[in-house]
Parts: sequence; structure tokens; C-alpha cells
Amino acid sequence: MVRLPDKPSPLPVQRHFIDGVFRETAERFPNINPVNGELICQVCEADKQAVDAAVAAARRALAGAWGQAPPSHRIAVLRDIADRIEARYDNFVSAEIRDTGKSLDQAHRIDIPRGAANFRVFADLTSSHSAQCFDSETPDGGHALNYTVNKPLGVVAAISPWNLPLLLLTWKVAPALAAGNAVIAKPSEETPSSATLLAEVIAESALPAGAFNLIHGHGAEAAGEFLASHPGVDAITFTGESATGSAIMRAAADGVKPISFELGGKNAAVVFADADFDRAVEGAARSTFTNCGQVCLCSERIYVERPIFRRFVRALKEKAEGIEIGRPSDGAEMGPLISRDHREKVLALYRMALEEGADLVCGGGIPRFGDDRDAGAFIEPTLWTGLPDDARSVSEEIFGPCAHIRPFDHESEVVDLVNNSKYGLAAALWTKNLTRAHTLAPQLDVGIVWVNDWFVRDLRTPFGGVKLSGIGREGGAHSFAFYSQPTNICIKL
Ligand code: NAD
Ligand code: 6OD
Repeated sequence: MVRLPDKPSPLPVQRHFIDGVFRETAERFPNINPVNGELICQVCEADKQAVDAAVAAARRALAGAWGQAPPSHRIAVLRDIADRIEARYDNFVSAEIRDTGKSLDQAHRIDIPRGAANFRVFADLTSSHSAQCFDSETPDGGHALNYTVNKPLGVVAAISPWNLPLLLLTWKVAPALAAGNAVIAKPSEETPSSATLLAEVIAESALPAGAFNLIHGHGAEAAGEFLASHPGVDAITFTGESATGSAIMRAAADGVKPISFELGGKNAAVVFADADFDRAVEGAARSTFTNCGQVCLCSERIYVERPIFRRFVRALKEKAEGIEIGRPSDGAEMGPLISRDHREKVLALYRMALEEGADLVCGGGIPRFGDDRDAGAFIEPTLWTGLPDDARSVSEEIFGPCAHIRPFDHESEVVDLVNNSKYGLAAALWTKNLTRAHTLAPQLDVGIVWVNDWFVRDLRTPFGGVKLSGIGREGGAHSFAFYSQPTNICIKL
């Protein structure tokens, strides 16, 4: 087992990366370790001048070397960045774990490999990215050749959340660069460290100065808002809460800027009586508790066909109670929530579930350790049954390790239950009946359906949500469609 120090040697102040240079600003905010509440380091808060400088640097890069770079050069640079992330793999794992408290296993298996894969996959896709061409008949009986030229959007602001920090930031930065844009990245104020490491890696690469800029800071009335409303930003790609998406949409409205939004969810898992029972229980445990329930794709509503309902609830309870909660450095399966503030929000919804009439199956509180972890943001994995379908705790995204389990009797009933949500990100179906799976999956009002699995990713597939879960799709050609704009050229022959 790899053991990581909980108390790293003090990191320097984390700085912005603007125009190829690390820069400080006077105002600072603390970066806190959610395992024990200790200060990790101070982080510079970007003011308006820093955002202006980043936008100006990005525009210069587009007017200069980066704007002239042919696809072969962009591909080489992206592959080099992927290699450099892998060369500093352990640094990235440590940084991600310190900021989030997430499990070592998850950082190793998911977060950091995906950080590198995002660059490599979009480098590969750049080489096969093609344009359209039509031989068109003209009114005079002749022909015209129509073809498209894909151009970058310009300066792209990439604003990302704290739950999968490197994965979600690079999911935006890599395709935006692949399509030839200049990027200004703003990671969550909760998780600045892996973004700072990414800037270090990029500083050593052949990416021209200004093509990638990093600004740290808060969101509303701060760096995030300054960036989203900046007239020099041409497009915004954002992952985070639906309410923040609305605020950013308003900020983007004046400039009529393209936006791509990956937002919140209240995802359902549906377990039919014919499912492989053990796999379904294991899968539902994973989709509920991974990353302490802090994945936008996590299942917070589980619908189980009545004949297996009681057995399923007992089995999932056993899984939940068997989860080892603790320090990532000790190899614990589940770490803390991201912060004490977020724990307050999750606990308020735990309380609300009880007020709304839930039967508590397990959890519901805060684990006690008798050591420094009691100053962290740990919480118990929690399951409920018995809530009415219109309960707020069944409708609102909680973003914690919890789910409500409800029985159902008919296929049409469960389709209505799944679709009875203001969100529409993902769903998981568990059944051995593939005809049923093929029939039901398209009826669900969501962007992604997994059958007999969860969070299996092919980066070429469309990723995104409907309703309050987002606007647009990213992934493969869908990312290129967002991060570039086609110009049609019509030649009369
Ligand atoms: P958040 O919306 O609070 O913050 C996300 C980012 O937006 C941060 O960088 C923040 O500083 C910035 N921000 C906040 N207010 C802003 C404003 N007014 N203008 C500009 N920027 C602003 O989200 P979070 O709490 O960091 O992340 C959790 C949320 O993200 C959950 O709702 C989760 O479902 C969602 N999420 C969705 C996906 C997806 O793919 N659909 C993926 C991960 C997380
Ligand atoms: O896997 C991805 O590409 C992706 N965007 C995952 C989002 C997870 C949400 O927390």
C-alpha cells in the first residue's frame, strides 16, 4: 500500500499562471484538508486585474504562435502534456488527496489516469477530426463545392468544481486546446492544487505562453464571475451546480456567448427482480457511495422491483455499514466530504429526510474517531426508505453518500418515477432482460443510461444532461463541435 504523509512539507503559496509565468496577487485564501481541518497552504485570489491579464495573454497567444500552430503541433503538445502528468503521477495523487480527502484507490484508478487520458484522447481525435464537404447543384445547372473549415472559438473560460478536480478540469482544457483555443481555467477554490500542478507541467511543455492560463479564486462576485462576464472571453464551459449555471448563463447573456454546462443531478438506479442480485447490490453501492457520494452521476434514488425489495435493502445496508471510513493515507475506502460547510448542507438534508417521514435504514450522522479526524468533514453513508415521491430529500440533489430506496411494481411506473425529476443527468438499469433494457433506456429523460454497470466511460461518447442537468454534450466529436466553429466556404465551379 502506498502511504502518503497527512502533513506534507509546507507548500508555497499557490499562484496563478498567466502568460507562461506564475504570478501572485495580494489577497489570499486558505486551502483546508477535509481529513482533519488543517491548513494545507494559502492560495492567491485573482482580482479583476489578474483576470484582465489572463484574457490579454490568451488573446496574444491566439494572435501569435498558438493561433498559427498546425494540428500536428497541437497533437504533439497535448501528448507531451499527458506524458508529463504521468511522470508526476504521485505528485498529482498526493495533491488531489490532500485537497479532497478522497480515497487513494480512487485517485489512482480514476482521477489522475483520466487527467492524462483526457489529453491523450483529444490529441488522438484531433488527427481524425474531419470537416464536411458537399457537391451542390446550382440553379444555373452547374455545381458548387461547399466545405467547412473548423476554427477555434477564441478565448475559452473553463470553470470547474471540486469533486473530481483534475479529471473535470482537463475534460475541458484538453479538447479546448485540441481545437486551437486559448484557455483560462478556474478550478474550484476548494481544490486548487492539481490545477497548479497542471500549470507546472504545462509550463515545462512546448505550449506557447498564454495558450493556457490558470486563475485561482472564488466564484460569485469574485474570480469566477469576473471571468464569466469578461467581454474578452468568447465561450464558457462550466461544470458545477445548476444554480451556478443559471448565474453564469446570465453573465454570458450580454455577450451572447456559447456555453456548455454539465450541472447537477438526482440520478436513479433501477433494479429489476431478474437482475444479477449480487452485481446489482455491488453496483448500487458503488453508484451511491463512490467519492463519498460526490460524483454528479451518483444514484441518490434507488427503485427496486417489489419481490426483491426487502432483500435488496438488507444487502445494501450491509454494504453501507461495511464501508471503511477514514484517512486516504491509511487506504480507507471512503474519506470525508469536501468541507465542513458542505457537511452542514448534507446534514440539513439528512435531517429533512427524517422530518419528511423517512425510515432510517442506516447511517444518518457523523462518525467519531477520537483523533484529529474529528476536526474533518466525515459523514456516515446513509440509506432511507418510506419517503413520499414529492419529498424534498427525494427531489433535491444532496451530493453526499446517501440514497432513498423505494419499491416499484411495473415498468411504466418506474419510468415515470425516474422521469419525475427536474434533473436529467444519468440512470443505471439492472436487469438480465436486454429487451427490457433496450426498450426502457431511451424512455428515460437523461443524457446517459448505464445497463448493468455504472460510470463506465468511453471518452468518444456524448456526455451531458437534460433539464437542470445541463446544456450541450462534451466528449469526442461533441467536444470538437462545441470548442470550434465551422465556417462554410462555397465555391462556384
Ligand atoms: P459550484 O457551482 O459551487 O462551483 C463550481 C465552480 O463554479 C467553482 O469553480 C466556483 O468557484 C465557480 N463559481 C461559483 N459561482 C460562480 C459564479 N457566480 N460565476 C462564475 N463561477 C462561479 O459547484 P461545486 O459545489 O464546486 O460542485 C458540485 C456541483 O457540481 C454539484 O451540483 C454536482 O452535481 C455538479 N457537478 C456536475 C457534473 C456534471 O458533469 N454534470 C460534474 C461534477 C459536478
Ligand atoms: O467522466 C467524465 O467525463 C465526466 N465528465 C464525469 C463527471 C462526473 C461528475 O462528477
